[in-house]
Amino acid sequence: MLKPTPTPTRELVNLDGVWRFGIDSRLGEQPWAGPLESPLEAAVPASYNDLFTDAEIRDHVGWVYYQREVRVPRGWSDERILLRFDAATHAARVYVDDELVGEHIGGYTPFDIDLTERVQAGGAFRLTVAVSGELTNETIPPGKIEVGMTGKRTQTYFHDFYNYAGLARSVWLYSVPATRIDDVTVVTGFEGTTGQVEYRVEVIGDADVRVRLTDAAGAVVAEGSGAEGTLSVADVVLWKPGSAYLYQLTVEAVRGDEVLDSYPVAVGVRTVEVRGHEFLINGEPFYFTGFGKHEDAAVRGKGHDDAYMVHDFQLMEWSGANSFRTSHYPYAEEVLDFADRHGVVVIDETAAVGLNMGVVGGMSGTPPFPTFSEQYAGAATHAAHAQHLRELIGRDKNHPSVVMWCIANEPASNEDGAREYFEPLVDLARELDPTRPLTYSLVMFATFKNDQIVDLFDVVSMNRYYGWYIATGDLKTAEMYLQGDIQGWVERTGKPIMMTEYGADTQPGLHSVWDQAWTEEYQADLLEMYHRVFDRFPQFVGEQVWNFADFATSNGIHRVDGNKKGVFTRDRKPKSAAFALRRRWRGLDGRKPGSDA
Ligand code: BDP
Repeated sequence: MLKPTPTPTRELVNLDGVWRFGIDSRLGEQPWAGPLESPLEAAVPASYNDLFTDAEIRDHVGWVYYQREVRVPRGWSDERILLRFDAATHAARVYVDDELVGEHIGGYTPFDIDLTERVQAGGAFRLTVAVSGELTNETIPPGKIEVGMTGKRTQTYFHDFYNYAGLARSVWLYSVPATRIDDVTVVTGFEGTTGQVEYRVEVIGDADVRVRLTDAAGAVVAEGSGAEGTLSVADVVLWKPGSAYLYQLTVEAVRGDEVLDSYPVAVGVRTVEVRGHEFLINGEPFYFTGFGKHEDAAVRGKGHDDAYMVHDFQLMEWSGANSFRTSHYPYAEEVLDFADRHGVVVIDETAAVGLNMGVVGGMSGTPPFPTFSEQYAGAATHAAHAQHLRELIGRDKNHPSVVMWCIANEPASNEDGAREYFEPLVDLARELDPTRPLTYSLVMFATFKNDQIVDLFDVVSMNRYYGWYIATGDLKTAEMYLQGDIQGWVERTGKPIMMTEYGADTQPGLHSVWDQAWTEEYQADLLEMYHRVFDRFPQFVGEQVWNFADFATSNGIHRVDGNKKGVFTRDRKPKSAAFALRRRWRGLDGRKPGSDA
């Protein structure tokens, strides 16, 4: 799915700003049929939950309404007119004036609605969007809605981060020509000093395709024609971690000399491969350093914010991180574009978090009923998961920064039914993208003895909390657990292994001379212990600390003002561990992880 981009043949109007806002319980029937009768206004992009002082809005379970007037540029009379939501979390119904014009389910992938037949160039219309943050056993991620003693509907879910909802990413009105480029897929490779850019273009309407590859200075380095082909790039400059280089593929739909549509795709020439126990980028072993992150900040919730994005990448670079995982959902496309431009490696994760009834059983991991059953993750969940995977790969397939898909976070891969659930999804992902390795993040109680799906995947990604949830405050015991655990996976799989989560909640400013949980010293010591163990295994290909920054969680007795496993606070101040990571990841300790130097 092509991101709306202004080109010589496409125009774009950004609809971000302050919209009228109300929750369904306070609005009349069919609130879209006129101006919203609500005194409230909400910022877009932002999750709505933390904008207001009213707890009923924050915890609202149901539909909320956003509304604004939209003017269509008058030059668009011969164009198709599309509306794009970069995300509506988790479901949306879109109304133009009094009419329902489209719906979408899935909170972290974009969708378009064609308004050409309903709006007029030079005219205006009332745009109303109903958004629901509800999670059920038919959604990804899953959740459960219960009605309590007071009659209030409450949402529970099986992940710890707060279930922010609303229009957290940009909204656009854009024009495209009737005959147009509908999709572009790029796959790159190289041999010696010659790069290859394989492309495939889908066109709507009757047109020929012409492509042109330009280098970073704008010089044409290759040209081609036809809907598919391979371009050769002499003296190719590769896209490398830490050293991004982007070409631009300009795709044109043409009839004779007339250019009907034009669309640019940023192309980084690089390869990704798993060979034996190595993860190779451009044929060279790559060792991931970095974090699991969240889209999370005060007030805006999961609202995309360019300032936070720039600053987060700065802090990652400062700490020596070369990568991150989009835990636990696809991030805004701006983030991937930024990673492409700055040579940061991304593990792109779906929103399938919480497919695990075992977490309800606490540390025993005993599920109250089977995870993979109609009661929880059944046929409807599976269909939603598959659709989400299609939308994710459709959106992100051309990003050089994305080197691996993570299909789920901590699913109950130890339970019966896991294989039947995951095998078709793995097949689907490989069909949609045969080029990138696949992984899933392994929950603690999915062990090398009882996991049922690891052979379907390319990389073993472990989430482990020895020294925190297990052997709390006892790093000696934790080290023995960790050593045995990794050893077990090495012997079982022979695949590359990485740690996609490890860490400790830490209250900034809390210090102790003892091994005391929650102190800054304990967080740093725990990470150091893990690193000592990782360095003993040549099969180890990476470490991503949980988490980059503290983040908001749902109400619960296990968290005080959110999850505090951040190496940075929620407002991005470093805890002591940040300096220790910087020393290790930048090689200031004398040795960079994953290198022989
Ligand atoms: C893991 C989850 C992650 C949590 C983390 C924690 O993958 O989302 O935030 O535990 O407990 O199980 O801090």
